[in-house]
Amino acid sequence: MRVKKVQGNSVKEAMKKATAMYGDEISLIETKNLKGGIFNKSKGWEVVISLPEESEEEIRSKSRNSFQNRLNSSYGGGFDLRIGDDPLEREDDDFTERQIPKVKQKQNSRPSQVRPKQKLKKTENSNEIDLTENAKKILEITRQKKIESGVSDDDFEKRDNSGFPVSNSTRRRENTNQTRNRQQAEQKADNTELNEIRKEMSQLKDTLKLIQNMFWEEKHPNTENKSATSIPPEFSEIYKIAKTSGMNQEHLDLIMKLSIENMPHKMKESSETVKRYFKTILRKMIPVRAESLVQRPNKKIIMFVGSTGVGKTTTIAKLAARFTLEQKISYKVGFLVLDTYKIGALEQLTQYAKMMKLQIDTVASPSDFGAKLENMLQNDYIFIDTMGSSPYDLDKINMLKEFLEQGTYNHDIDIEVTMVLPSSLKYEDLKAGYDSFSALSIDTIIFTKLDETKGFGNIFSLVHEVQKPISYFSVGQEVPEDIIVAKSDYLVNSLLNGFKRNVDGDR
Ligand SMILES: Nc1nc2c(ncn2[C@@H]2O[C@H](COP(=O)(O)OP(=O)(O)OP(=O)(O)O)[C@@H](O)[C@H]2O)c(=O)[nH]1
Ligand SMILES: [Mg+2]
Repeated sequence: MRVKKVQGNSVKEAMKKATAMYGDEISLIETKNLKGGIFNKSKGWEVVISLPEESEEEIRSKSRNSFQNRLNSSYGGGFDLRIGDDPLEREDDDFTERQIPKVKQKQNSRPSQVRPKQKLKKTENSNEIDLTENAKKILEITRQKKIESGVSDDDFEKRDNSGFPVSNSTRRRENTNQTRNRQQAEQKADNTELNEIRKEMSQLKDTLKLIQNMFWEEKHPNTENKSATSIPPEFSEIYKIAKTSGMNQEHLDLIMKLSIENMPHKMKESSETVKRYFKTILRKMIPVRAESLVQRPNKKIIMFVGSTGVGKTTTIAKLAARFTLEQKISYKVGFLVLDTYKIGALEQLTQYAKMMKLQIDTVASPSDFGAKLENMLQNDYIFIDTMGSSPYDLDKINMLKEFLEQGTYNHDIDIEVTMVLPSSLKYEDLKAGYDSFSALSIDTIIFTKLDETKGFGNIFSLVHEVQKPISYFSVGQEVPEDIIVAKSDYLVNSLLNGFKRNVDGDR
């Protein structure tokens, strides 16, 4: 394989030059951006191409031989053309008419180089062969053929490697091959150029993001921590997303620091890889609890606590449907309602119990709680609905505590406490709510109203701070479908890419 280098202002231009210099059958091997100078600006492109298998000398020789063979077959052989008949040296395509007189001229001036090897057929009137005359005849015949076959001048003047016109079918085949080769080479060149452009665009995008985010920082002068301005451009997009997600600033700074310090160098190259790494870190920082179904004859008792209107009763109804209707085993679920203070509170759950044919009971005082629970132990799951209370209403929270203490009186089944929190609250409010209810020894958290939320950084920060696992996400008002088992991936995706209710496999 012969390899050549050709330069131009663009890859396309260099390829055009190369095609002009070496023909259509060249193949592109590689392209190189010729950079240099103070700003390392591009000074053009260099293409490395391979020539067809035949060397230049072979092409020349083939050309000579073919020309010679034709002469020999036409005139009985005996010609040896060696000088001045090289088609690669000619300026234009008009080979037939220019070469033949040239042969004669050379024959005259340098007889040793163009010499008859054997006796030539003689013309009727002359002992010497008149090449000029014969060439004219050949030309005449070919012109005649051209007229007969209706081939255009341009078409007709095309020559094979030896410089002679080629047949229509051969020409078409060659044309197709050449066109294909040229298209492939151009395609390859275009792809390489496109990839380079894409890479540069991506770098530009990152820089642009940095500039945008710097403006964004300017608009938020209250930001105490100025670490954002010192972050590399590739991190600026992720920083902005995380910050606007409602994530606690301390958490954000810590994650950014960890990411910048520990991220493998290769991954820092683009905002996409930074985002992937950041996602992995976030995922690892979110504690979730996988759903484990109860193994009969074991039981599970769960008390749902939280502020007024956060979605406790609705979530209980959704979970009851999940365990009774959606599992391989149809579990038995019972409701025990502590929520007797609010008018109509019992009605809401009674409706669901009727629909699903579930046991339901109420309890008003902590002293009755143990006995009521014992009465429900034929169920696999017992869900305890509680009255909603303000996080600042400590009396109500203390009352719940009393219930819990009395609840285990006659059996040894633990009562799991699940705190229901709406994801629409900002981090500080979530934290305050959690702190108030933490006297109840919370085991897991269910976040509701994800469908009404934009940021999700608040959820991340809370669970990261309190280190309690999330068990479910409630993603709408519909019972039973709007509940999904908590997965860290789901939360991270919502945080970075926005909320999507339907994620396959999460239910
Ligand atoms: N958009 C949306 N609304 C929800 C979601 N979960 C519950 N809700 C709605 O929130 C409102 C309150 O829900 P409840 O289940 O009654 O809340 P609660 O915590 O039991 O309220 P109290 O018993 O008064 O403390 C209802 O209108 C529900 O339909 C959710 O995930 N998304
Ligand atoms: Mg309720």
